[in-house]
Amino acid sequence: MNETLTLALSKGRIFKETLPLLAAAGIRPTEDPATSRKLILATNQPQVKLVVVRATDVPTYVEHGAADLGVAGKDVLMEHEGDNLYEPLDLGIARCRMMVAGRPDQPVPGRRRRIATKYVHSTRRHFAAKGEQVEIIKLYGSMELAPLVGLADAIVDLVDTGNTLRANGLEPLEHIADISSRLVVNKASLKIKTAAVQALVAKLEAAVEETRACSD
Ligand code: PRT
Ligand code: MG
Repeated sequence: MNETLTLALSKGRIFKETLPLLAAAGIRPTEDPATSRKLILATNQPQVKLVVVRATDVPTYVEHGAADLGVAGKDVLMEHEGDNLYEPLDLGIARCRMMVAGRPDQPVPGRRRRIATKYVHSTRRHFAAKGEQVEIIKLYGSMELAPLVGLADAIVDLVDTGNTLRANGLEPLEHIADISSRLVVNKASLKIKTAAVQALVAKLEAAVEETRACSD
């Protein structure tokens, strides 16, 4: 039986870093999403196609079964509500850390600290676990600006090299989570297309193992 499989992933670093894993699993897109305007990409395997969506939309496509599988950052999955997703595999790609960051020597204000972030749920959980009451200010980007203009006392954002923080006079203050991208699978797809889904998961798992062995 040749069941079709649709894999959702985002442009940019996730696409770039997923590509070698897909190649190791024998899947090659017939077009480059960096140059193509198409949002549905065919692959060398007629039964596998890729859909290119916003990083934060990947869990939604997979949860609703518009894609059978997807690749999403753990940061995105931690913010996503809903439980129609399996998360069978850590792909070990697009690694970074979720951190609280701020100005190095800013005095603690005599009120609740204001934390600017797009990661509202993760931020709430982090501070609740420490027993600190904070006021969360939801932003959609450029979080680093918020402490510089007095919108917030600190931010919660992803940090890789730390260059973005440094360039804005901020430094990492608290570690929240190590982040990498995960393979997610729609629960119904796993039930209905078990063989095809499991075969792809197994191939990707082998590719991840191989990459890990090479980098050790
Ligand atoms: O841009 P768009 O709104 O379409 O979506 P997106 O920003 O979510 O997509 P993209 O491709 O930027 O990120 C996709 C995923 O990559 C994220 O969900 C993370 O899981 C992962 N990832 C890994 C990162 C980083 N590293 C990263 N460094 N995502 C973002 N950053 C940003 C960070 O937010 C900060 O602005 O890079 C900056 C910090 O980098 P350094 O190296 O200066 O510390
Ligand atoms: Mg981005």
